[in-house]
Amino acid sequence: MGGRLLCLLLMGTLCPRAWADPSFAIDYDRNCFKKDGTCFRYISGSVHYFRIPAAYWRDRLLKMYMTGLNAIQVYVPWNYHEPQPGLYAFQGDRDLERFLDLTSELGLLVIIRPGPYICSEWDMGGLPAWLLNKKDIALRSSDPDYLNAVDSWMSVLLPKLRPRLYNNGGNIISVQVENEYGSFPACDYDYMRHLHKIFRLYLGDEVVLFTTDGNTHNELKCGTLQGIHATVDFGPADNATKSFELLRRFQPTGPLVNSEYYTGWLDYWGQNHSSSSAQLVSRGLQDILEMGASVNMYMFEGGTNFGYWNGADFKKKYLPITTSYDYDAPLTEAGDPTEKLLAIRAVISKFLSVPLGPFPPPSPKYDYGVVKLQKVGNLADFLDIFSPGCPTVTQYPITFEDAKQYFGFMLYRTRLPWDTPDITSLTDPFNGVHDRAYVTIDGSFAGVLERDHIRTINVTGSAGEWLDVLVENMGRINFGSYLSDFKGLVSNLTLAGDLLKDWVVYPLNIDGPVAEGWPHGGENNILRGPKIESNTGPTFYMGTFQTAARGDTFLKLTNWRKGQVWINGFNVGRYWPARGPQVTLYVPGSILSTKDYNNVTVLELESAPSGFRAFLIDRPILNGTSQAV
Ligand code: NDJ
Repeated sequence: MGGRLLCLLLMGTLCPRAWADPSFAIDYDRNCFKKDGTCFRYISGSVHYFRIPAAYWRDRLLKMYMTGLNAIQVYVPWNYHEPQPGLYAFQGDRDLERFLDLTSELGLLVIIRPGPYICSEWDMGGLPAWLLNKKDIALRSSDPDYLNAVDSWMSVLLPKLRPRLYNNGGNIISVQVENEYGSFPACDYDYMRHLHKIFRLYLGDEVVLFTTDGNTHNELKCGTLQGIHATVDFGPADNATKSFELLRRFQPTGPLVNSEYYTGWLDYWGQNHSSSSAQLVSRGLQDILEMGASVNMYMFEGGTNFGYWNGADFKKKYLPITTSYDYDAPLTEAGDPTEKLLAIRAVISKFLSVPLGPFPPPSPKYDYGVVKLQKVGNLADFLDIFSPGCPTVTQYPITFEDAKQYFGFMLYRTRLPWDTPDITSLTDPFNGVHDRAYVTIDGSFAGVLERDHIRTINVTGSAGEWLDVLVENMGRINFGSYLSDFKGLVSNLTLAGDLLKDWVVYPLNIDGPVAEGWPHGGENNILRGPKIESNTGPTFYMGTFQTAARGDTFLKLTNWRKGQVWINGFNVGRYWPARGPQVTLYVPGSILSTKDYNNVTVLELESAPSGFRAFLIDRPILNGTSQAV
C-alpha cells in the first residue's frame, strides 16, 4: 500500500503533511534530484509542439512514453505566441496548455524551457522580429527596451506554468533560464540576474531552475549563475567524463545533467544531410546513464519547420536551415520509430522499467500519385489581393521590419532610370539582399541575387520599364552575434554603379488569401493577364488531388527550382530541390481531406518545369544531392 493511501486511511493523524504533498528539489548531499523524498533521475527527450500538427501530439508523446522516457523537454518560442506586441496566440497548433495536458495524461514529466531566447534553429532563436522595431536594440542583454518586452511576455507565459509545477501538483519538474547564454558574446550577468528574479517572482522560490551551456570553460563561465542549477550540453562524439568534470567546476554538487545529448543534427540548404549512427548514440547514452546522470536527448522527435519558421546560422556566410527538422532523431519527422529508437530503448531498459507491449508501428504513408498543376499567373499580377493597402513610396528601400511585415516576401518596385540596351550590372554592393531576390524587368525574369553568394546580375531594358525585386526572407539567424537580422533590401542596389532610387514597396500577405481558399474556386480561378508566356519568375500554380484514405505523404517537386507550397491553405514550407539536400516536403495527413478535393498552391520563384507536375510519394528524400553555389 502506498504511503499516501495509508495516510488518507489514517485521516492524516499520524503522517507528516509533507508526505502528501508532491515535491521536487535538488539533493546536494546525494547529488541527485529528490522527487517526493527519494533520489530521482530523468531520461528525457526533446519534442517541439510547434513543429508537429496538434493532431499528432498525443501520438508522438505516447511513442516517447513507450520508449521508456520518464520526461520530455520542450521549448516555448516567444515569437510563435506573441506575433505582434501584446497580441497573443495560444490556439490550435499553438495551444501550449493542451500539449502540456497531454504530457500529464500520459504520465510524462516536463522540463520546460521558456527562453526568452531558445536558439533551436527557429526564426531569430524564438525572439520576436518586432523587437527590431527599435533598430539598435541589444538583444539578450539588460537593454531596458529588451527587458521590458521580456517582462511583459513572461507576465503572460509564466503564470500559465505556475499551477503546473510539480510542487503545485503538476508535472513540470524544472524550468530553464535563457539558453546556452554562455555562447553569446554579451556575457551580461545583470541580464541573467534579471531573468532569475522574474522567474522566481512568477514561479516561486521552490521550483528547480537551471541553465545549460556548451561543454567549454568559457561557455559555462558566462552561462551559469549563482542560485541556478548548472547543466551541460554535449553529443555522442564528446567525452562524457570530461564534460561532467568541467561542469563540476561550476556546479560542485547536485545532480549531473546533460540537457542536450545530440541524437543527430540539423541540415542546411546546400550542405550534406546530417546523420549519426544508432550504435554511437546508444553507446554514448549508456555511458551517461552509467555515471548516474540525468539526460535529455535533443531531439527525440524533430518535426518540421512549417511555413517560414526555420532559422539560420552564420558561419562566415548566411546558412538557412531546411524545412525538415527530422534531425535524424529516434522518431522521424513523420513520427515513425527508427533503428536508433530501438537501440536507445534497449539501453534505457537496463536502467528503468520500459513499458511492456509492442511498440506502435510506423503510420501508413501514401503514394497519391501525380498532381497536375496549372499556371495561375505571375505574383505581380495579384498585388491587389496580397497587398490591398497602399504601398510605401520611398526614396531608398525600407526593410520588412520598417513595413511591420516580419515573414515571407515583399516586392520592391522602381523604374529603370535610363535605357540599358547593352548588358548592364544590377548589383548588391553592400550585401544587403536579405536573403534572396527574384528580379524581373517589365515582367521578364532577369535572375536572382542571393545574400553572400550572388551579388550582381546582368540586365537589359528601356528607360521607364518596371524593375521588380521580390525579396524572400529565408529565416532569421538564430545563433551567435548576428541575431538582429533585418530582412528585405537592407541597403541600396545599384545599376551600372548608380544607386537605384524612388521605390514603391509592397508588403505581401500571401498566407491570408491562400488560407481562405485563393486561388482555388470562384472567379479567382482564372489566368490573369499573362503578359509574358514564359514560366519563369515568381509565379503561382495550382492543382488538386483526391484521396479515399487520409495519411501522411511527401511532396516531390521534380525539376522545380525553389518556392513555397500550401496544401488546403496550410503552409507546408519552402522547397528547394535545386539546392538540396532536402528533396521532398512532409505533408501531414491531418491537413488532408477525404471528402473534398485537396488544393495544392505552389509559388515557384524561378522557373517551373514543362508539364507542371508534382508527385505525392510514400517516403521522404532528405539526402538528395546538395548543390552549394
Ligand atoms: O541549445 C541549442 C539548441 O537549441 C544548442 N544547439 C542546438 C543545435 O541543434 C540547438 O540550436 C546549437 N546550435 S549549439 C547552434 C549551432 C551553430 C553551429
